[in-house]
Amino acid sequence: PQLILRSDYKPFPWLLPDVSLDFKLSLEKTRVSSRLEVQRNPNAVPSPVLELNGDGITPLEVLIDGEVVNSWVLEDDKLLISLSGEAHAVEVVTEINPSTNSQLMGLYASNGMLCTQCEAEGFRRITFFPDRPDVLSTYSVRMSGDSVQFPVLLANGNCVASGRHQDGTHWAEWHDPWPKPSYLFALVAGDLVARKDQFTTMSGKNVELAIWVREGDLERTEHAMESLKRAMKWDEEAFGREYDLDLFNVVAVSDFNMGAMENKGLNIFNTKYVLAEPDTATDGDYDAIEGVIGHEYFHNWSGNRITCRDWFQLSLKEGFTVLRDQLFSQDMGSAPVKRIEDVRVLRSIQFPEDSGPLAHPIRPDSFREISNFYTSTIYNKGAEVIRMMRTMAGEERFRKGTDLYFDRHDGEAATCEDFVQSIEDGAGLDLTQFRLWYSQAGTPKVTVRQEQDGTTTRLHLTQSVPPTPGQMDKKPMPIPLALALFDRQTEEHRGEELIVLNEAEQSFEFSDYDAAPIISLNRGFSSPISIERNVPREDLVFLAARDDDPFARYEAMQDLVVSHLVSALRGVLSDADRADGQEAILKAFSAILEDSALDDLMRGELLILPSPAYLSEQLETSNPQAIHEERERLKAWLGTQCAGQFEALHQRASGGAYSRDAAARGLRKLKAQALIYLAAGCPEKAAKMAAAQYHSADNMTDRQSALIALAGLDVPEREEVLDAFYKRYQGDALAIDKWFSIQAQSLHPKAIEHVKALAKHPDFTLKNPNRVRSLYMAFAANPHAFHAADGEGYRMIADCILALDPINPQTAARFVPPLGRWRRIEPGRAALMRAELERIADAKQLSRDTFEQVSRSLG
Ligand code: HT7
Ligand code: ZN
Repeated sequence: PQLILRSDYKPFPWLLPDVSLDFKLSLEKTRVSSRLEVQRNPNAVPSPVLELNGDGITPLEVLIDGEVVNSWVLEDDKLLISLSGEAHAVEVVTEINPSTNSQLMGLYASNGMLCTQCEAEGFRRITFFPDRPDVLSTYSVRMSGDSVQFPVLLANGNCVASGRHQDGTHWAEWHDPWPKPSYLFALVAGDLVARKDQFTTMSGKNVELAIWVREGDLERTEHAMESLKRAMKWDEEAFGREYDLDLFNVVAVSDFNMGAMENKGLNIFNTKYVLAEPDTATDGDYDAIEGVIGHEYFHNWSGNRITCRDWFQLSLKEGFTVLRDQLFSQDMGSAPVKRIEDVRVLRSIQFPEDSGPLAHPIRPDSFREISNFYTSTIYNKGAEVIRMMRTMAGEERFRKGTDLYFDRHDGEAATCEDFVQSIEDGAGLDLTQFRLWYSQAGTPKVTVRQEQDGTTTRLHLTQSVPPTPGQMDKKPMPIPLALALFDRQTEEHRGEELIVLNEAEQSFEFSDYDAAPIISLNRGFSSPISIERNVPREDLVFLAARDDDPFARYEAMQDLVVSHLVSALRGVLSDADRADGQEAILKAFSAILEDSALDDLMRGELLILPSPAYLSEQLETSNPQAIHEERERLKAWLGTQCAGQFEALHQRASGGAYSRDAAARGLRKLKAQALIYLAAGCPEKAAKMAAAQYHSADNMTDRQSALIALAGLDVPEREEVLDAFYKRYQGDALAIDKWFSIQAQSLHPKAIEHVKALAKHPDFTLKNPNRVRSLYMAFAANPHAFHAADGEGYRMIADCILALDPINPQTAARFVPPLGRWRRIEPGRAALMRAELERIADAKQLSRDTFEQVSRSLG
């Protein structure tokens, strides 16, 4: 497959101001007639040929200005039409079979309905088109189909006409007045019902809101609707953005490759991010729904009104929109807890990506298959990079920058550079050197040495950005660091400061400290970096108990545990050191358990141990089994030492009536943490408590946390509760996904055998991405089972990739990165992982998606 380069960008030689599409809908054979009004683009190198992308389709008929013509050729899926004049009407007819579209890109059938997914390059599977984000057109869509099978017909924009034919079919015409690229096109036809509501915008316009689902799911849409209204209001207040159509439709589908899609006026969602009621959705699910509803809605400005010039600029819309959804969720709930959760995702997914064979800058320079670049780097690191600009500018000036960006580029297909320039101009920042964050991959490492010279404290900082594929030498980047210095006597600090490290080595001085202060650094995680410094254990214990920045408090707790576990894993921990380390952690834990000023959501957060993925990042190469065992050993030790406290905590947290307020959610989180530690330390007791919690629960959060604890134990309650869960939720796809993933991710010694059996379960199918992920993604994230020493876990994931690739290559390719980590794993396992990658590479007819990921992973 061809390597596409960012530097090769050229504007399309033709403009397509207006597009009309006509769909004769049917599950097996949908006929698509398109009419493209084309004009020469005065800002492009002229071409006598109109080059239209296609994928797996053939033209049945081509017309130019109403005449059937033969002046076209089909070359490698591209339709090349010779055009002589300045402007023409080009018509093309195609036919597609949505029911055999298992890739779920383009127009496909899901559960008897028809829906589309066009980002990034799915539109070309529907009709021939310049399927690139910088060709903006207004779309008029007509569709007709069976009125019983497809009573609801939706597309982007507003419905302008509809009617019935005598043969039992009906039709609708939709018009979207906003010019958009083809990837934002959407169509849905099916038997759906809607929760309807209204929103009045800040300028007093009324917007009709509808969330469309299968009958029977309607009751589960209340939270999504409330989240949508909150998101609309928040975007007006926080970013001055108002909605711009009379209608906003959301449709939930059960077969979907990702979370959701921001099609103009017609968002399409994975049911997982729409449907919720306490009986079926956890607190985490509720939060995720609010976040994803917000994310897709915010794209209306950051993505739709201003879109991307080319796919190398993906982070322009995704990084910015993730930041916007993070800030929204921070404002809707607990800001510190949300920040910690976001950093945890970054560290356990993006940091490993950035240090592995698939590392790429947030604005990549090349790709073979764009679907492979919907990564944590583009999304999460992209958000962190923009967050740093916000930190350096301050909220008010940052808002001036984003206002300028929205004003300057409204209606355009823009670049990351356009965004940075707008922030620079609007916020009054010099971002010359900062632009390196867009071009350099890798997580910067900052080392810190603290020196006390009389009453002067000096911080000597160094930074280095590690080499990544294709980028051996890196330049220093600006790294904003929020910090506070705690006076040892008063135990207070004199206010938070922001320093910017922008050289390879730099020192910062702070005066009037009689003794070396305790330094709280990178507060709020002001930069997405890793820090290496030697902080005495007592200082970390102090910060974990006393830091006024909740993130820094969490960080001190993590550092305390990470440094202990890493020393143990490096084999440099004497028995005495181990005992001291454990005691320090225990002291910090007890302080957290007993701090009455802490809210329970934050307490629950502080009790979460660093993830195995983050721990393995601290080591050059690691033995995942050893990491797992050391981490479990510490968990068990804490579980035994604090057994009484955890039992009391569980007791305090049990019994209240279900509510979604922060206090009740905090209690549920504590119950989950208490069971996790007790299951490690006192398994029999934990099993009884978990089974009792399961049977008395009135909500999914409690049922799930009980099941997670039990699934890892070899106790009689395990089978009993797993069966009870299955029977209770049989037929409820989202709940049964949980049942699969809890078992696949369990700490049970026989997890591999369980996964093998689950793959043969009648409810398992490779055709549904949620189900595949619930079994195999969960398994790939299971450190002890996936990394079984004999390579069986690797073999299972490789088999899954090979079986899935012909069905859904995009989803198959997403299973490659766990195997691609081989260079960071001890040699025995690394060889087994590599061998599985080679086995995949040797397969015939590998998709472009999987081929690219496997070859980069081996390269
Ligand atoms: N912008 C959307 C991306 C997306 C996608 C990409 C590739 C294949 C399938 C997909 N479904 C959705 C989602 C978002 O970031 O909002
Ligand atoms: Zn997005």
